[in-house]
Amino acid sequence: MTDRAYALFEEQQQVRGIDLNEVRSKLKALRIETPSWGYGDSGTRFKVFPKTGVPRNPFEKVEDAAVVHRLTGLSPTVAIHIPWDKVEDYGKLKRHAESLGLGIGAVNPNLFQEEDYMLGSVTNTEAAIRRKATDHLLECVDVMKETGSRDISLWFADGTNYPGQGDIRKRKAWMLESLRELYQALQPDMRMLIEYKSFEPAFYHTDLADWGMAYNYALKLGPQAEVLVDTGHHAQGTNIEHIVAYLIDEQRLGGFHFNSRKYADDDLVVGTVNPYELFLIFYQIVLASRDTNEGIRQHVDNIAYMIDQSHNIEQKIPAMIRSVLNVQTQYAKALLIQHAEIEEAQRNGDVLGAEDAVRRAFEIDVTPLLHSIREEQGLPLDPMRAYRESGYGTQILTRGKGGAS
Ligand code: PSV
Ligand code: MN
Ligand code: MN
Repeated sequence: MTDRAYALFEEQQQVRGIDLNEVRSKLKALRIETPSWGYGDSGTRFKVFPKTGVPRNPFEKVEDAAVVHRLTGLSPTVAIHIPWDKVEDYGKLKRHAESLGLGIGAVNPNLFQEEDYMLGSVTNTEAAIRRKATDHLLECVDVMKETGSRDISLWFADGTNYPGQGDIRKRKAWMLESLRELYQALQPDMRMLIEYKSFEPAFYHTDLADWGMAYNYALKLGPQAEVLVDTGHHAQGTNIEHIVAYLIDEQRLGGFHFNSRKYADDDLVVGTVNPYELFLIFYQIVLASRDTNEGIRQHVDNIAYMIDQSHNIEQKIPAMIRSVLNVQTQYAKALLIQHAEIEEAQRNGDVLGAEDAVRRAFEIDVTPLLHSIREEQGLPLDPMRAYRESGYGTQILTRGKGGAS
């Protein structure tokens, strides 16, 4: 069935003038990092529902992440969060990951869970608290050295709830001061990815509220600082793919935190609420990967694709498998866009023709293509089903109920 379905698919794409060899090699190169915190228990402010079988420590989180990679071939690295994933010996964690065919990915500092940080971490009015926060960032660079991580992903909960609560410009200067110290501690092959978010937990102002602020800090810091786009961190209706195109053009798009949202930073499984948005993000990326400017092409090759989700009611491992598969599907569709058709429509001022050419790729069923690639890579054709049949979900029940966050 796979062969026949693929033969038909190939024929249809040949007619459209799509180079399937190139599409296949790009799809095989796709890497999506999963977050350690997506394997543990999490919840809303109303309730955390403890699940049986969740990892009890960072070593078990890595084991679960390895299962996702084994079944999908898409996720060879796992991001860690410090101190949630604090261990005595990070070299040991790295070796454990490697023994399972995995690497440790981005290191995420945590400057939002200590009481000291109620009124801000790196932007706190108290110098001692700012010092403590910056020291934690520096500690994370030490962790990166031990884990062999390239990226530090920075998200700050800093902000205020009421007008007058803080001096916005002083806080801006304190943020830069701390980021500068961190930047200077980076090794030449490391990057800092600056994440922004316009709301929550602070609701009047957030110190790093949008991509422009993140970009401005990155420019001030230097080439190793780039912007991280979390798809759940914008106001409703924001055109995320425009931000993506703009940052790529400035060569400052460091990476993504993918997730879906209906209302705010819902952190739901990516591609479940608005797959078209994800597809349009990849459209911009694919377009840039065809740019005549080599710098842009290289920049695109270094974008880090990461999942950032909280699985509150769903089973964690299948949720992660579904997430990376959804990203793969939308990327595959974007790779099938017929750019010559769009360019022609643009030249002719054919607005609807251009829209049609983009959307038609989204409407293509890429199942035969993905099956064929998985077959070639010795992966299960249906990773979700393979997970259900693997027995791993039952095996981990012996871990008991409720684990590390
Ligand atoms: C909080 O909004 C958040 O979801 C950010 O997106 C971070 O990347 C993540 O938590 C992990 O700290
Ligand atoms: Mn995020
Ligand atoms: Mn978030």
